[in-house]
Amino acid sequence: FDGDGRSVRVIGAPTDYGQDRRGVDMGPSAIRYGGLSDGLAEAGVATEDTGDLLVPRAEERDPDYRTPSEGKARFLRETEDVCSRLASEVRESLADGHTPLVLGGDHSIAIGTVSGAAAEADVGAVWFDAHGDLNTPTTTPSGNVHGMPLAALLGVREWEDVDWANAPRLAPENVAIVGLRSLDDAEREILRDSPISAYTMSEIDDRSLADVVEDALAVASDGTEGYHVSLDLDWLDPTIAPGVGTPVRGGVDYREAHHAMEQVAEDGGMRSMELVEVNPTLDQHNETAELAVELAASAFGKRIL
Ligand code: 6HN
Ligand code: MN
Ligand code: MN
Ligand code: MN
Repeated sequence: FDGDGRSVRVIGAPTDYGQDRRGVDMGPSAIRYGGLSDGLAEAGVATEDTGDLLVPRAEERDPDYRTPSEGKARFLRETEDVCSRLASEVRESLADGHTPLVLGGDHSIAIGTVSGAAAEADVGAVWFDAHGDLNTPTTTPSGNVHGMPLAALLGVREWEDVDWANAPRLAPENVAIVGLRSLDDAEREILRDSPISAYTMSEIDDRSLADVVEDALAVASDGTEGYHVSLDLDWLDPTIAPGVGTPVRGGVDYREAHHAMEQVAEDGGMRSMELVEVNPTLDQHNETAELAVELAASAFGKRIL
């Protein structure tokens, strides 16, 4: 397998606006130090790295933001600014024939990545995450935008009064969340009456991850021109990925995660990818960043034989 002649463009989005444990803004560096360019070379893809978007330091900004419905969304203005620049970069990469690989930063950057990926095509999304990321500024328990990107991209309720997030980028029928084990009540409610495909860890235990991922890829591909893969490192069990801000026990293990990414490579429908929530200040010897690299290499087609 030779990476299918793909050319990958790496874009760093070093934000930590979206949550309250500082340090996730160092994710792009940690992932590069973790061997990203070698990993992608082993996958057989050509790579160019455009460096990092400029992200103003959180200390210089006022986090308070209230939506018209009095919802809270910390650093929403800053997040909006980064995401709109990121969306342009992603859109341009695709137009130039490259597959964008975005390095976060916290998960709020998905709003930018997917907006760019969906700008000129109908796309689905596979969301590998312990969490649903389906809160809105009025349902959020934390005010943290990293818990809201999927709702923003789907145009869920209260996001409607935030202008920039108003246009839905994803159709719920083409969204699959894989690895769920932590949901807030409001997120559960959204999932209850939505056509989103939500696969919990419990279902993965029952059916195997391979089986669930096969369904998830079919959901994201159905009637679309391909899909975005959003990989939140807290998808994995914290014993193998300790460097994340919101770890939840009972996640996916090392071998099954690789196999899932190998299924993505084999399927061939991935149009864009992002690696988010790597926080080197919470990590041990950069192992979470290194794991992110290995998983990306598998998703882009690295094989043993
Ligand atoms: N992530 N549901 C919680 C919240 O604050 O909304 C946690 C979200 C975590 C989000 O890991 O990308
Ligand atoms: Mn080029
Ligand atoms: Mn998560
Ligand atoms: Mn997430």
